[in-house]
Amino acid sequence: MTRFNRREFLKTLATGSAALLALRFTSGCEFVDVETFGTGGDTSFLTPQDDGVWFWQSGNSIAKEDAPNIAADDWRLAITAGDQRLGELNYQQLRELGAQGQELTYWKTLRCVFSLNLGPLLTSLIANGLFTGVPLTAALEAIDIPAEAVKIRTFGADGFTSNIPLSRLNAEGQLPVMLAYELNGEPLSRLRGGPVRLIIPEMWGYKNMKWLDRLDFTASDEAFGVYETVRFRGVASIDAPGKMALANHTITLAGRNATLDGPDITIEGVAVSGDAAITEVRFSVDDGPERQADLLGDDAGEVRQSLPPALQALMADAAQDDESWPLPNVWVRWSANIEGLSPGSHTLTVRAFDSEGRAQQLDTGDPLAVAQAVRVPFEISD
Ligand SMILES: Nc1nc2c(c(=O)[nH]1)N[C@H]1C(S)=C(S)[C@@H](COP(=O)(O)O)O[C@H]1N2
Ligand SMILES: [Mo]
Repeated sequence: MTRFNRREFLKTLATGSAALLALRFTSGCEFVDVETFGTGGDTSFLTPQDDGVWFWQSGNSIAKEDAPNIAADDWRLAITAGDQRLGELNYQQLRELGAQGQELTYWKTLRCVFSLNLGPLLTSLIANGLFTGVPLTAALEAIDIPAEAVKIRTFGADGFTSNIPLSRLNAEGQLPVMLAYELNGEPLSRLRGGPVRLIIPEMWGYKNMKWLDRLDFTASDEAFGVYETVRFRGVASIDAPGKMALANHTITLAGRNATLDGPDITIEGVAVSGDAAITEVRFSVDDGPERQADLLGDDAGEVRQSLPPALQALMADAAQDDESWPLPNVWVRWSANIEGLSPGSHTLTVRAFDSEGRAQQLDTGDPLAVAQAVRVPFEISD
C-alpha cells in the first residue's frame, strides 16, 4: 500500500473529463470511485435523496451494486470494547428512543475529503440534507463505557472503518453526533448507508459511517480507519478532529476552460466551512477588483420557502433555529452576474470567508491548498 500521492492524483485528473462526471483514480493499489452530479446550474439548497442526486463515494472501493442491503429488521449495532461485548441495539429500539422524545433533525452538508484536493477543479462531492435520528449519547445511556476509553472505532457492514474521539460526544456548543435513520423525511436509503448511519455535523464524509454495525470503545489513541491509516496516512487532520475545511464547490461554468456566450454570464456555486458559517463570497475576473457574490442560502426564511411543504415542516423541527443562519457546517449557495465580458480567454477567481475569520487566499503558492481561492479559466465565444 503506497501513500496518497498528490502528483499521481493530479496526473490522473488531467486525463479526466473537465466536468468530472465520473472519476476513477488509484490510491496505492486500490481504486476509489467517485461520482458527482456534475456542474449543474440550479443547485437546490436541499439535495433530494434519490440515486444520482446525492454524490456516492465508497471510501471502501465498492461498487453501488455491492452496497450492503440491510433490512431495518435485520440491523444490529454491536457495542464493544475490544473482545468485550458491552451491548447491542436493534432498529426498533433505536426508533423507540426516537419516539420517546430523543429524536432530532438537523441540516448537514456531507462532503468528501477528496474534494479538498479536487476543490479547485470544481468537484461536486458534496450534498446537503435534513438528517433525522437519535443522539448517539442517548443510544449509549445504558452502556458502561470503559473509563479509559478515548476513541470510538466505527465499523460499516461493507468493511469500511473510521473513528471519532470520545470527547466529541459531549462537546459543548456542538450539535450531537447522530445515529441517523432518515434523510429529508424518508427512511435512509441503501446507498445513503441505511438503515442507520452516523452523522457528525462538522466532519468530513468519511467520518459519517454508512451501514453502521459496530462501535468499539478503545483506550488507544492511535490513528484508526481506512482513510486515517491508508488513503491519507500521515495527514494529521484526517484522524482527529476530521473537520471540514473552508472551500468553494460546484462553480457552474460547466467545468474548466468552458466556452460561454457573452458578454454577460451568471456564475453560481456553493461554499461551506466546518464548524463555521459562510459570511461572504468574493469573485473577480482577470484579477480585477473583487466584488461580492449574492449569498442565496444564508437566510432561513428564504430556504424554507424553497422547500416542499412536508420539508418545510421538517425544517421547523430542526435543531438549528432561524436566527442562527447562515449555519456552520452547512453550505450556502452564491451567485453573481458578470457583465460586459470581451470575447477570448478569462480567469474567474472566487474565494469564501467564514464566521471564524478564515478566508481563502488569493495565492498560497500551492494550487491544491485548501485555503487557496478557486481559479477557473474560461472562454467567451466571439
Ligand atoms: N460504511 C461506509 N461508510 C462510508 C463510506 C464507505 O465506503 N463505507 N464512505 C465514506 C466517505 S469517504 C464519504 S465521502 C461518505 C459519502 O457518503 P454518501 O455516499 O452518502 O454520499 O460516506 C462515508 N461513509
Ligand atoms: Mo470521502
